[in-house]
Amino acid sequence: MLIRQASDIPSSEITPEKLYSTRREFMKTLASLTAAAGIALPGCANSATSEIVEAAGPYDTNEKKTPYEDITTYNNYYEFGMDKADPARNSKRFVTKPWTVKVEGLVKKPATYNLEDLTKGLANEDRIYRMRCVEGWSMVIPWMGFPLANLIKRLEPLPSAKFVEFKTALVPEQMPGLKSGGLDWPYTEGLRMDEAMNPLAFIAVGIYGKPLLNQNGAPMRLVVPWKYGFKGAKSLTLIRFVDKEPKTAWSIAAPSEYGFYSNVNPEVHHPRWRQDRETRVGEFFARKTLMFNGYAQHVAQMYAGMDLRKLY
Ligand SMILES: Nc1nc2c(c(=O)[nH]1)N[C@H]1C(S)=C(S)[C@@H](COP(=O)(O)O)O[C@H]1N2
Ligand SMILES: [Mo]
Repeated sequence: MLIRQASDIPSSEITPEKLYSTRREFMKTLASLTAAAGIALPGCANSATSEIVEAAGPYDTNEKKTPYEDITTYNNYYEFGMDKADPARNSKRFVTKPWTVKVEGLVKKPATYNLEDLTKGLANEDRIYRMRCVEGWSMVIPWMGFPLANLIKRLEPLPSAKFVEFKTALVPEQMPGLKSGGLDWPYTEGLRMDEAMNPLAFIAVGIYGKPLLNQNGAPMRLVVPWKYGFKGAKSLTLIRFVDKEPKTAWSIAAPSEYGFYSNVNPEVHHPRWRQDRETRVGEFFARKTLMFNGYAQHVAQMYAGMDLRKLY
């Protein structure tokens, strides 16, 4: 019946949001049906008692999701230009197939991997995360991908690895924004090893059940929801395990404005604007920004004893 319902909708009318909720609805109904029949659903621990609902996982928010149209047309991806509309407009010719990712440094399995080999068999998970840009806007994005920790475990870092450094694509012929300068390219980011292994740290390959568009960081990008958006390096090409805190593109560009940690902290204002309010893209009224973007219960313990005013 469900399948008939879905196929009754002409495909021209199926927006990604509709497809996405159809899939979620389907999972929910499947779960309740199998629960009623006492059938265990493969992959679902104790499906007889668990109900798959909208905020299914412990890390999902059940807040209203930002429309696909906004998520894919209001972007920061300076390699394609500095205006929010530039990435969607200027990234159409960016080639993301084939794609290789270099893994190097303090790790047992360094290599240049094809994307497919690197990510093969890593479960496709959904995560609905609040995302907070340092500029004061935010979105709620239903990502598709897998925890960064699962990839890191597969690569087997050495005990001496204390940080993970990420670099992203640099293809001047395909990136018209590079000409206007601004950052020290390629875009570089980093996480402390425990941050990278935190279950919230995510590698996204899709949004609303569809593969990532170039403007959102195709073919795969980092998502660190308790930190400002700029930690989420797009179109990853290098993962390096290191023993010292890596330099990051934004802290090189403006060390007094962007530190290494970049945790969302409403008490530490950006030198040029406040950080205690934010506006959801598509909404009018601002809302309060929460410590760690509302993820304190999952991440605060990693920073116990650290002065998060100094280590911004
Ligand atoms: N390579 C690269 N990654 C990047 C950026 C960028 O300019 N280049 N911008 C960052 C910033 S500031 C933000 S807020 C997020 C925006 O992600 P979105 O456009 O998918 O919402 O991407 C981050 N990742
Ligand atoms: Mo940002």
